[in-house]
Order: sequence, then structure tokens, then C-alpha cells
Amino acid sequence: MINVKFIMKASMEIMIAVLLMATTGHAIAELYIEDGHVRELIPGATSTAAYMTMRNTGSEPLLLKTVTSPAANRITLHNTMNHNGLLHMMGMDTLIIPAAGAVILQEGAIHMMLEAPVQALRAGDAVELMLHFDNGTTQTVSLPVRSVLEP
Ligand SMILES: [Cu+2]
Repeated sequence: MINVKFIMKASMEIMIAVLLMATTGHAIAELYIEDGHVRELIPGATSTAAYMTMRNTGSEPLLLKTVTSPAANRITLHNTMNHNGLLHMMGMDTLIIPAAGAVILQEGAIHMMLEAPVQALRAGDAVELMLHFDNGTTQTVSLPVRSVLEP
């Protein structure tokens, strides 16, 4: 009897550990990046932008806090505002990707600004972006650099 109880307790603990691991693994798999690309750096320019669709298939909203990259010294989240026909870029503290929803980062709207790139960023290059979320997880994506002549 004592042995059976011990085995049951031990298997319960293993089950809990497996569940915790599954939960942690799931949090990373909730975010999918589609149509991601970085605009080629125009000669003489000191910054360029990254565009993508960020899709959250999870049941909790994801809060993107910061973005880092070995390719640029500073990456900021920007939104583009239209004030009487004049376009302004505004910094954003966080980007919320709603549960079972998506945020589209595109030209003239929300985008990531890659400031002070450490390399030329030519079409055909790849840029790694580390997306740091409020829940402590980080997801790394590799985006192709696209020519400014491509749509
Ligand atoms: Cu910008």
C-alpha cells in the first residue's frame, strides 16, 4: 500500500512538471511573423524600417516591450500620424498584439525603426530581430532586406 501511494504521488509531480513545461513552450509558439522584411538602407540614410504582420494565436494579449538586433544600435516602435496632411512619427512604449488577433506593421502606419545600423543592410541580407515581451519571453525572427524598389 505504501509503495503504491508513493508511486502515485511521484507520478503526480511528474505530471505537474510536464504541464508547466508545456505551458512555457506554448507561450513562444503563440506568435507568428508573416510577410516580414526590412527596407534596404538608402545610402547616406541613418535609419530604416522593419515591416511585418504579427499574429497572436493565443488567448492572452502579447505586449511587445523592446526590440533589439545585432544589426542596429537602437530599435524603436513608431506609429505614423497624419496632422493636416503632414506625416509625423510618434514613439510607442508598447505594442499590444491582441489575443487571437494581429497587428500589421506597414509603411505609413506602425513600424519598427532601425536606428544607427551597424552594417549597410543591402537587399538580400538578413536581419535578426529579438522581440522582448512583457511576459519575459523573447522571440527571435530573421527578416530579409528588400530593395526600396520592391512594393
Ligand atoms: Cu519611424
